[in-house]
Amino acid sequence: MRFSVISLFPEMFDAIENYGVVGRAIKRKMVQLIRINPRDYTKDKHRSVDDRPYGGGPGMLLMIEPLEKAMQSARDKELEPSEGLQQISSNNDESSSMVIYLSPQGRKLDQALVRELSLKQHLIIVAGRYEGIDQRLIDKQIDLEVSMGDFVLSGGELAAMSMIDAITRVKPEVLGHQESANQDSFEDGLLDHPHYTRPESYYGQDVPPVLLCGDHQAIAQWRMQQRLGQTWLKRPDLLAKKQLSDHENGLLNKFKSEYKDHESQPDD
Ligand code: 4GT
Repeated sequence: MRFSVISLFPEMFDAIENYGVVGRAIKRKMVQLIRINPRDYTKDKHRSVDDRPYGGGPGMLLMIEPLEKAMQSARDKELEPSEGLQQISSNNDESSSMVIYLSPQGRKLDQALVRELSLKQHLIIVAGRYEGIDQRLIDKQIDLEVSMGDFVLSGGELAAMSMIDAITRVKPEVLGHQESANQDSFEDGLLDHPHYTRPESYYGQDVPPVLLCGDHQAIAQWRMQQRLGQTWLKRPDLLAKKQLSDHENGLLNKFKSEYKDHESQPDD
């Protein structure tokens, strides 16, 4: 799979290229990261990449022409298959290329969309700066506008890196069996359960005894109950979307009743 990022600050992507899971996937040629700087497609002597907004107001926009040329160059690279890069065998529409613009106006990224995008052969990702890009460029050139959430960044690069990280780590060949992504929270619409490591007692707070008992089935059941309970407490919106089995309903109801018992008699 290939990511082509279009950014005025391509060096920022060193942050994912050289570290951790994504860095390793690039080194092993499971994914490829290509950086394209619109400034390289300017023709005036100042190499301008910004332009003033019609209608006035504060701030600038990315200039159309260098951005469009950068996007065209990303598309052209489609034609030259890269040496050694792992390809998805089915080269149908589902797995071909897609142009994404990152902005707060986009569709909110979630794990389901991450999974969908991970099937593409080539993602061209536009990271904006200033006040963003011309609406006609979005309408004509962008397949999908994506948002990381209801907050504003000064540039699209950090959003792009977050998205690339999330997509790369769900690819089956990338994460080892040990760290498999299928077990992650959100894959089934629930939050994660709490985790514990040494010491057994931390400032008087003990590790839940079930985790020390060695009964793997009891542990799995406790963890599922925690996932249901924590989702009920913190993200009722997620729970409302999820169909629970009788067993899961039982676990959640027990969590709720224990939670209420605990509520009505707070410790000292
Ligand atoms: C927020 C997000 C994003 C920005 C988000 C255009 C110029 C957009 C700056 C950019 N802010 N991008 N992708 N919530 N700012 O995803």
